[in-house]
This record gives sequence, structure tokens and C-alpha cells, in this order.
Amino acid sequence: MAIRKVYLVQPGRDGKFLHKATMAPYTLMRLASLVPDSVDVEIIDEDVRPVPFDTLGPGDLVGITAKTLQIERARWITERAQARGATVVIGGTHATLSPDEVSQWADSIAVGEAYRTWPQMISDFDRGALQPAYVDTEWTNLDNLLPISDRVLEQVDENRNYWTPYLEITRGCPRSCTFCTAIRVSGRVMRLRPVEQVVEEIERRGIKRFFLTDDNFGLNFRLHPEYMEELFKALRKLPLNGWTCQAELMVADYPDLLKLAREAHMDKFFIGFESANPDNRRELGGKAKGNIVRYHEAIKNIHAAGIGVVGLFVFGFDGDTPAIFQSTYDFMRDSELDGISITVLTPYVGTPQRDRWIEEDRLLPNIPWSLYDTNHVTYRPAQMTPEQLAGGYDWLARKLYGWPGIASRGLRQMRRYPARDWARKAFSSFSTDFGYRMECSHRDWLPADDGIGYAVRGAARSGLTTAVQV
Ligand code: B12
Ligand code: SF4
Repeated sequence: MAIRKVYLVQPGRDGKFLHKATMAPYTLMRLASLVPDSVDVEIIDEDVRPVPFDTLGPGDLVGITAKTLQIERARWITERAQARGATVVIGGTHATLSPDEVSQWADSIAVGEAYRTWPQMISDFDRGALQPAYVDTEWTNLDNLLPISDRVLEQVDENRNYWTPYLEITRGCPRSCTFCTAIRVSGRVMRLRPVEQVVEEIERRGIKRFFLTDDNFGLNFRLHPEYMEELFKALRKLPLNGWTCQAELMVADYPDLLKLAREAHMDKFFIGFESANPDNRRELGGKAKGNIVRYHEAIKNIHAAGIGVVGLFVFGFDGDTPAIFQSTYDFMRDSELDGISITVLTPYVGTPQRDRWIEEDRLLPNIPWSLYDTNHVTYRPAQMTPEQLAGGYDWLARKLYGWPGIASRGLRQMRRYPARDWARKAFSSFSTDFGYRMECSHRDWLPADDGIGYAVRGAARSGLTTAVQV
């Protein structure tokens, strides 16, 4: 059947906040740019507008991207689109990690990256020969990615519709943390995009702020210092308001690169401390060791370069007891961190950790994938009950994401900039913790009279998620 139109869908969850959505559909922008000019393509982010089921019909190819927590919503969309005669392809993290499950209800699945397979799927569909699965395990060289096309930029209008645009500069991570799925979707070899293409993309998209999708951008301080130097020198010439990226503690050992990063308008590193408990170091793939003295030193060195640090912490490792929440909070209070993310360890499909816990019969039964959102407990921890883990997490979330906590970390960060930059930096100084507050509100702990939390829960309850608490 000849192709009529391509729809690319990002399942929704949070709705909009102050007229903008948070999750710019960068993955879909890249995929839409691979659709030949002769074929009509439309991106639909459910957080911005609903899927137009009434207009779907035979000849339409609907591509849906889904992480694990979005897969039930993806299936719901699929069933309605199929009922209208459209054909549905599922790609992204969950289809890559659990292909057999997804291929039971999708017309076709894309496993892995899709720079080669997606154009093939479109062409096969057009000549009536779509296959049930397309697998790419080659970790394509990123030297020649097709640029994000003008028609896609016009349609998404990311600066108007989203709080933070995303950008990919490098991809992959050679570490092997037992709980990580990122390496299973991005590969273990660090791949780098040519600096001139990165600059071209930033300028053409007209973005002034961005969050890097790179899983471990900071590791390139050690792996590819010349590349980083070239990149930072190119970015410092651009009129950027600021940008953020994921890294590990070792960036603190590279003062010259830190200085260049600051000049390149970098605002903050999101650093995976993961745990303030040294008993968990075996699970942390060699990047963090639960060594608090080293954590304090590294934060100090990064701050000295004028860059902020957002600390990422995971709770529920086998070494954790109920005391972990108070001891981590004590560390956080003393640490001068500029933002804090706390998550519950989550055994995603395809991780060594999930395999082990299945063997030990530790997964909780009947947990829907929508609760694999890192805010809910989905397994039996080794030294706590599930209720203790959930209760400790809620206790800490309340302490961290109450307004006083958010305000004090935001103001601390603002003070790192000269007063003339405060207007430009105000958004990024407060937005990170505010975003985590919104994420935690999926656990329903915000007081009912809190306007913002209430709005977020309203979006969550509008049928976009299954709001079950553990
Ligand atoms: C950027 C990012 C985010 C952004 C959101 C980006 C977005 N618009 O979705 C933010 C910061 C908001 C975010 C939030 C979360 N994230 Co996140 N995120 C990422 C990250 C770092 C990069 C993804 C990305 O944009 N890459 C760049 C694009 C170009 O590549 P890509 O998405 O991989 O797409 C390629 C292929 O996958 C494929 N493909 C993808 N979709 C489709 C669809 C079709 C039809 C086809 C044909 C192909 C295809 O083709 C693309 C081109 O090759 C990944 C890690 C990773 N390396 O994947 C984690 C990751 C996806 N996130 C993860 C998680 C857990 C979360 C959170 C739950 C964390 C939290 N506690 O807040 C939330 C959930 C929010 C939500 N409602 O979905 C996990 C998912 C695990 C899983 N099994 O589901 C990952 C893998 C990281 C990890 N820790 O392991 N995330
Ligand atoms: S360092 Fe980060 S990206 Fe790399 S394996 Fe560990 S959790 Fe995954």
C-alpha cells in the first residue's frame, strides 16, 4: 500500500506547565528529519496535543517512541490507531530491551538505533513489504547524521512550546553499572559528533539553552580531551544563555577543561553520585564509590571553576538499610549541591540486576510498567521492606522539594554568577529542582492545596498514567 502520511508520536505524561511542555521531542525530531521530503510527516507530542485518531486511516504509518514507563500508553495509542486502519511501529528503549513483548501487539518494531532502519521501514511500508522487526546493532558512526530539517523545526517550534530543548553531542558509555539501561540503547563505545555539525545545529535551531542527551558527556574529559577542547572553544563563541550535561566526578580532576567549559557557557553538571554508601560500590561500575570525602572535594573543585553540580542519587541498593535516607540527607545538607535528584532503584528489562532479582524472586508482582518511573518501588530490597524504601523516599522528597529547599539551592546557584547575569540565569537556577518536584509529584505527596502539585497531578490523572501507589 502506498504511504499516505507518517505520524510520529511521543506518549504524554505531565501535560503543560505555564503553557509549555517539558519533554521536547528530540528523538522524534531526528526521526522526522529522516522522512523523505516527498512524504508528509507530523510530530505529535501528547503533552502538547492529542493524537488525531479521527484523521488516521489505511496508508498512514504511525511511529511511537516509548521508554518503559510509556509502553502501556503506547499500546493504548496503537490499538486505537490500528482500529482506524493505520499501521504502527514502536521504537525506543522498551522495544529495544523487550522486543518479544512489544512485537506481540505492534505491527513492526525498531530495535536499537534507527538511522538506517527507519528510512528502510518507510520505504518497505510504501511498497507493502513492512517486516515485523528491524534490528540495528551496529552503533552507526555519528559523523553524518542528517540535520534536523526546517519543516521539522517549524512544526515543533521548540523554543515556543518547550521549556528546555535537547541536543546530542556524544553517545555511549564504556562503564557497566548493573542497573543501567542507557548503555544497552546507546552502546559501550563513546561516539562523537563533529564539532562543526554541532555548532551548525545549535545555530539553525536558534536554541540558547539546552540539556545534552549524552549519558556520560563528562567522561570525555578523560577519553577525548582534545575533542572537548575544540568543542568548548567553538561553543564559547555562540550567544548561549547556558547548558547542562551528565558527567561523573572525575571531571573535577581537569581544571583546565572545566575553565573552558565555563567559558563555553556550561551551567552545571548532573553527576551520578548514585550512593553515599560505600557498600554499594560494586554496583556502580567504577564511577562513584560512595566515598563522601571525595564527593565533597570534587564538588568544591567544580564550584571553584564557576560550574554548578546537580547530584543524582539512587536508593534501594542491596547495601542500603533504612538509615541510608538520613545519612544521605546529612551529606546533601553539607554538600552545597545546586540541585538534587533522588530516584528509587528500578530493575529495567535487560539489566543484570533484573536478571539477578528474578532468580532471587524479588520482583513485586503485578506492577504495571507505568510505575517503572524510578519514583515507585517495584522489588523487595535486601535490607528494608518495600514500604520502608517508599516511606524513606517520600520523607527525603518532602525535605528536598519543599519550597525552602528549592529556593535555597536556587539562590546558592544564582550567587555563582555576577549580578549582571542574574536575569539570564534565573530560569536555570531554579528549574532543575522544580522539575524534580514535579516528577516526585507522581507519588502524590504534595499537599492538595498546593496549586502546582495539584496541576501536575491533574495532568497525570487525565488518563495519561496509571496512578497506583506502592
Ligand atoms: C534525554 C533523556 C530524557 C529526557 C527526556 C527526553 C524525551 N523527550 O523523552 C528527560 C531528562 C526529561 C528524561 C526523563 C526521564 N528518563 Co530519560 N533519558 C534520556 C536519555 C539520556 C537520552 C534519550 C535521547 O533523547 N537520546 C537521543 C535520541 C536521538 O536517541 P534515542 O532516543 O535513543 O532514539 C534513537 C533510537 O532509540 C530509535 N528510536 C527511538 N524511538 C523510536 C521510535 C521509532 C518509531 C523508531 C523507528 C525508532 C526509535 O531511533 C532513534 C535514532 O537512532 C536516555 C538515555 C539513552 N541513552 O537513551 C534516558 C532514558 C531513556 N531515560 C530513562 C528514564 C528512566 C527516565 C525517567 C523515568 C527518569 C526520571 N526518574 O525522571 C524520566 C521519564 C520521563 C518521561 N515522562 O518519559 C531511561 C529509560 C529506561 C527504560 N527502560 O525505560 C534511559 C534509557 C536512561 C537510563 N537511566 O537508563 N529522559
Ligand atoms: S556511568 Fe551512567 S551511563 Fe555509564 S553505565 Fe553507569 S549509569 Fe550507565
